[in-house]
Amino acid sequence: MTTKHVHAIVIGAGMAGIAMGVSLRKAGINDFVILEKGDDVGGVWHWNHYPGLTCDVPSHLYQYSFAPKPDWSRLFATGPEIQRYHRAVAEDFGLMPHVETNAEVVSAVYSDGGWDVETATSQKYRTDFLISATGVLHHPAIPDIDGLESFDGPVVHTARWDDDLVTDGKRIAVIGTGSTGVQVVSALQSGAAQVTHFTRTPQWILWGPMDVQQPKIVGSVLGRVPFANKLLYRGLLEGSGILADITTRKTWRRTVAQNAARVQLLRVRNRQLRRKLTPDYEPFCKRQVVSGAYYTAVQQRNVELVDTGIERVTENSIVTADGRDRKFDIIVLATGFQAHNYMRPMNLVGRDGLTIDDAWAKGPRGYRMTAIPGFPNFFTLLGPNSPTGSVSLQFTAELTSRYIIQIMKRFRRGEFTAIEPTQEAADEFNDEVREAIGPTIWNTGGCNSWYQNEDGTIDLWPWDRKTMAKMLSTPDDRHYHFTR
Ligand code: N01
Repeated sequence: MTTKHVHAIVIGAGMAGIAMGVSLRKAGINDFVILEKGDDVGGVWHWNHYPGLTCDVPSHLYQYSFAPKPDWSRLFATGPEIQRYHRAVAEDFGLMPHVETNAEVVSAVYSDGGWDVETATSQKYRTDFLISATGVLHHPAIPDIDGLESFDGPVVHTARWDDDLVTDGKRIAVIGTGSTGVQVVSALQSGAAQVTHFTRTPQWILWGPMDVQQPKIVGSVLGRVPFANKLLYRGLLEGSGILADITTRKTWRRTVAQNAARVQLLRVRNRQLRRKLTPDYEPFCKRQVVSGAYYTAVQQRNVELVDTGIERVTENSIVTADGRDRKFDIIVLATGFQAHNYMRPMNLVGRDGLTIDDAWAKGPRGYRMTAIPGFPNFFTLLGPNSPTGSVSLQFTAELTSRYIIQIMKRFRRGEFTAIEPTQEAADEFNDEVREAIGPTIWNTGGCNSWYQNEDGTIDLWPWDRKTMAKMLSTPDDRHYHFTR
């Protein structure tokens, strides 16, 4: 196969990859491809289609600033509607001719001012810039439970849901109590014969009006008055600052929000069940779960909450540590993701043979979420320390993509042939992160969560949106090595 030469490659056509593609097009850079492992754009919204999938961020905020959608059907949109939105944006902004689907990047090696990239189908590329938008919640975490592979019925991870799976009338085990487990239990309960929710660590659950429809009139007014639509988005963006405030600072606002989560538990009438559902850490320490339906679902007759550890799985049952054997037809793994893999297991090799595994031997680290020492002309969108727990991810992806575009424009003007952040700048950034993470609820709240790296450090953005905007407004030349 011949090698294709392009100016830029974006890896991943999810939310961040689409934002990058739109920024490239807006900058008049059309010599790029977006290589996508799946068979459609949309990222998590393409891969996830389990029953009950709803976004717990308000629809009018969970969208790109450059593509406001006035007519969301609900205040909190469902997964399929969000996926249709992403596809429509990719089409409307002319990205589809740039997207190559079923094109998993398996190798990217830097040499002589550019990257040699190869896909699983052996297609080779040579590019000046490599931009990784591979996402955080990408690789399903399959739990290591004795005998799981011996189960005769379907075992399905929520991020690889089988749409042909019949759940009505079945005895279903759901393992995992994060945002996904809570949504899937709430959705399956009404049709299933029995849902047994295995919970290792209970979660705090904030009530949210997840099912409320957006009146059609609202959509048509916002559609006809773009200014109002813009104002609503700006208002929600500003308002969402409360989340960064609650999570990063110990104030009365945090106390109020935490108590709101605690009060919700009173909706559970049975004391023993309430005790099982009560976490032993502070609200907002893990990624906060929002649901309007779970506490109702879990109190129904056909739902059992099991907080005794799973010992093993047999061909038709799950056996818990107390020796109880419960029979099931289906096992649902709502066990989350390997959140710190980022672009791995790709063979990513930077300058002087430095592999990403060596660079990240002590955990994923970078410079301001977007660049890594030793990896020239390589950038990440939603890379290490991205604000998955506090700031709009669309805002972050758009901001980062504009930052990268500034650098690419300078390259195109001939100011340099290669750019990479200095080790000192990256170290300084990581020291600042470590210090700022100290008082956050993710660090002080007494929980384990997917925010933590293996060494216990927290892979999040510890500041607010304005600090982020400042840090990514313009590249600071003192923080970069340039090859001229
Ligand atoms: O995954 P999780 P998720 N035996 O990692 C349990 C986003 N999201 O898919 O806490 C038994 O939160 C594990 O237990 P523990 C959102 O950012 C967004 O639910 O480790 N249990 C935990 O309960 C979210 O945070 C939306 O003790 C095992 C669960 O599995 C992120 O996705 C909707 C186990 C994993 O929870 C991930 O959520 C859905 C084992 N061996 C998701 N291994 C929106 O609405 C793991 N667990 C935007």
